[in-house]
Amino acid sequence: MRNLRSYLPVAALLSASVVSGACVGGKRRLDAEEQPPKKEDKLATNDKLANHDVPTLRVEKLAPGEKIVIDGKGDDKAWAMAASTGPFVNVGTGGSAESLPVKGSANITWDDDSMYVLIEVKDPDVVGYFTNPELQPKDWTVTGQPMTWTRDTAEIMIDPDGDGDNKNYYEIQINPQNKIFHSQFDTRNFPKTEPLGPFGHEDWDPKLTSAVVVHGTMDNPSDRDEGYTVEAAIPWSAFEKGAKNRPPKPGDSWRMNFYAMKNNGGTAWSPILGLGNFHTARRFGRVVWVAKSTKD
Ligand SMILES: [Ca+2]
Ligand SMILES: [Ca+2]
Ligand SMILES: [Ca+2]
Repeated sequence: MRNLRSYLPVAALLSASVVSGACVGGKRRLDAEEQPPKKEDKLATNDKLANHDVPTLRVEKLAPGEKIVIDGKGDDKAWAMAASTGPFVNVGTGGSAESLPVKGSANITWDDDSMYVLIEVKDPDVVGYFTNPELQPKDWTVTGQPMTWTRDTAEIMIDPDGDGDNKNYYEIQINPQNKIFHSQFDTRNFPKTEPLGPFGHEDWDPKLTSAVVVHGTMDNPSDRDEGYTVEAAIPWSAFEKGAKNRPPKPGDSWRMNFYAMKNNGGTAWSPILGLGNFHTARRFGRVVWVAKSTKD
């Protein structure tokens, strides 16, 4: 548990701002030799840094008639063919997550009804924790959702119009108990009321279907767990704000990120690199929805 401090968002911000700050500083020095940069130029430079080198995933549509059973098991034939993020990385540095307490990877595919997400979380001590708001008044929001990010959870962030500007984006967390936190934000982390929420528009309900299988023993730290598998179908109808096409048209690009979290820290598909917290949409990866390949 104490090791988590090394990759909590604040620590990530500090360590990674060194990386990005060096680049920005270098650019500034170059500018200064030519002419003093205008404020807008600095912003443009930061934007360029923020949006460059985010990962891109081409996500193939399911074959006609192909189905995914939402049972928390990734043994559906379709998953073997689905696009994969590969191993999640250190949120702050973009480097390997090998030494961190939670790791993960995600597969994704889609059809005309939904996007499908499979997140495999590796976690040697799987924590469920949430019982009910009466017993845990500080751990549930005012609208009755569990604050899953404070314990173990998988997280999906979605900015459907693809520009990564944090306008009208969505957050979904599914924990090892298959308890869900879902919300929609107008701009980054807004609206938000501390300390018990609501965090964003918690009344947004994606009407998703999900299942989770725990590989190990939940809420029992005396042994060593493998982790848990989250499988979800999120209908396109959920994304009323922001999406240009529902379902997307082949070639449409959305911005998304996937996280494996523990105690409000974690690992990610696309690293944030100190440019804010897990909500920073300009650091989300690009998901391009494409038609089923005919190359099989
Ligand atoms: Ca399944
Ligand atoms: Ca947007
Ligand atoms: Ca255990």
